[in-house]
Amino acid sequence: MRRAVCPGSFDPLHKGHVEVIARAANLFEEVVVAVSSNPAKTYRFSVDERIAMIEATVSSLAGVAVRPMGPGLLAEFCRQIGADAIVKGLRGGADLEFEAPMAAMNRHLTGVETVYLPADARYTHVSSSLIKEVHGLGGDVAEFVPAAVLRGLDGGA
Ligand code: COD
Repeated sequence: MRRAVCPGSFDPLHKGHVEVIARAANLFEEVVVAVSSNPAKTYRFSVDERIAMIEATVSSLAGVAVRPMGPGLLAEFCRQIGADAIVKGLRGGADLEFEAPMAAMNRHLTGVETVYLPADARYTHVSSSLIKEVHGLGGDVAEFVPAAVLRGLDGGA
């Protein structure tokens, strides 16, 4: 059974993330979306809210589960659940520069490999922080977030 982990803060999930999760589900038999919660960070949405929004969005994707990752090491989480690979999306060179040392460190720690998927061209400019800023200033982000996230941003369930 080939199992991959798609890790992130997902604060909140956007369609760039969803694209990567869906493509990972085509490549691996099982995909675990691992939702991080670092006590040193401030989040717009609680880990339970982020998990609920992701579950509502990916429920139709076969073989995809959503789990909290806790504050520990991603490499250790992967070892504990028997994951073969970490899958991440890359929006461009800056993402690669940021991600490459983490891939090397994660491989050093537990041997887990990192697989990069190029971001879909429709979403290369999309990030959770931009979604929050644009929405907070009254901009329309409906094209870039799933329905459950739009409801959450608007203050709904
Ligand atoms: N299109 C495609 N992919 C995208 C897009 C987009 N528009 N935006 C983001 N992504 C991808 C990126 O690959 C990113 O890695 C992933 O989605 C998640 O994005 P975010 O912003 O929700 O998540 P981050 O970057 O805050 O998550 C960071 C981790 C939680 C993965 C990282 O901090 C981590 O591994 N933490 C665990 C602690 C640890 O092990 N530290 C040591 C690392 S060596």
